[in-house]
Amino acid sequence: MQTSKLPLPSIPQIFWQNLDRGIFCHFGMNTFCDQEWGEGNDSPELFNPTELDARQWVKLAKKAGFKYFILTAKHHDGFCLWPTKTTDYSVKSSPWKDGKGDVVRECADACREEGMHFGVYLSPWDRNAECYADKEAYDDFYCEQLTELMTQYGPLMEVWFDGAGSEGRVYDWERIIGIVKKHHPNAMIFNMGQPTIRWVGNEIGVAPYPCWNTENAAKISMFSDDKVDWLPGTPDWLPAECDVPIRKRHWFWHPNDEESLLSLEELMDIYYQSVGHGTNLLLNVSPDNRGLIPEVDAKRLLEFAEEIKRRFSHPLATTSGNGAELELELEEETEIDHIMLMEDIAFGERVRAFDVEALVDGEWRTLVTGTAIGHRYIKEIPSIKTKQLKLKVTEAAGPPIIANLSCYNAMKG
Ligand code: FUL
Repeated sequence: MQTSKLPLPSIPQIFWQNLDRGIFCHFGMNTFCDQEWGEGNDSPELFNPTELDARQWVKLAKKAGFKYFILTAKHHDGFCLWPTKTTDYSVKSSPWKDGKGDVVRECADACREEGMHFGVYLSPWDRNAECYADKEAYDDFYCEQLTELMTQYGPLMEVWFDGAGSEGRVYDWERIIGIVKKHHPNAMIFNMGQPTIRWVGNEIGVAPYPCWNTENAAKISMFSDDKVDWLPGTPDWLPAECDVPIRKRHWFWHPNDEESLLSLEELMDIYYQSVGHGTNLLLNVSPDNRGLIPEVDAKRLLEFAEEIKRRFSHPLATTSGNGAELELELEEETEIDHIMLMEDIAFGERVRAFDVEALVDGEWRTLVTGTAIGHRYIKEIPSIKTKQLKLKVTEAAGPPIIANLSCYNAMKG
């Protein structure tokens, strides 16, 4: 392929990809009903968090090194976490703060104060809205909800459109995307209409390897066998996001559910297979019925952050450069057990095949053979002692531009 024909990311896409990790926050009526998919008929009286503190959520996310935060403003049950004008099925009809509260506002404000990028999830599927059966009426209703969210809560980094429950349903995506673009031209649009980022195809936080950044590499939705039907104008560069809950298969909080909390080891596995495969990780942490992220989840999240830092904040050596070969010198013969690579994706995903070799006992030995590098590639290798490494790009769609070649002794102590 000629370099001139390579798909390239937009500047907002590069910015988003550099964030690497976001927190997903599922909170709503389900939190109070011990369920994942409410049918839209649970009484607003049930929504009554006694200690809701969005600052606790966002501060925790920040402390754990996550760079963006996405809140479920409305899940499939249709209950709105902001006092929308479109329906009474919202916080306005709940006892929380005598119906005067606004969870979206509290979360948006906390994000702004903490320097965290904010995003919203607005489920297209709505099991409460009476007008849902009437396509045109619901499109109007949904667009009005979206406009409220787009205009009242400051800058947004991402808008999450969830396909679940909407199989076979056609929404007015032209209009919906138009609203997002009008108010937040730089926001990432998740997986529907005219997306700028795509779903990775599962909810276990695993990207395949290679996970190319281009649209033609996008996987079909796991809820249907059909090919995803995006609007013309969907960019050719379409990086993936891996969404996964910190409690196995549970997006919302449930009582007595601590056993489903992922272990640190499982989280690290997810990290290698999401961020380490060049995608963004969107890890869900859910506040409980007090409106606080439970201590056990908070503790696990911080352990996860610490472990990432412990393994990857001190490269033994690091370099960057252009061309098919790049050498990396260590100060002295040292044990290494991880390689990290990054392409400068502003110039596209040029590398199509590569080896990393190390000088071991006077001979060059291949440590890793790979295909994609893309935004980021992290690989654990059997520990070896070396003083010199070499990246050899064996196939490329243009002169390689390597932003980072680093090695680590991440498993030590
Ligand atoms: C799915 C939904 O059905 C789940 O409840 C959750 O919101 C997840 C992120 O997406 O499609």
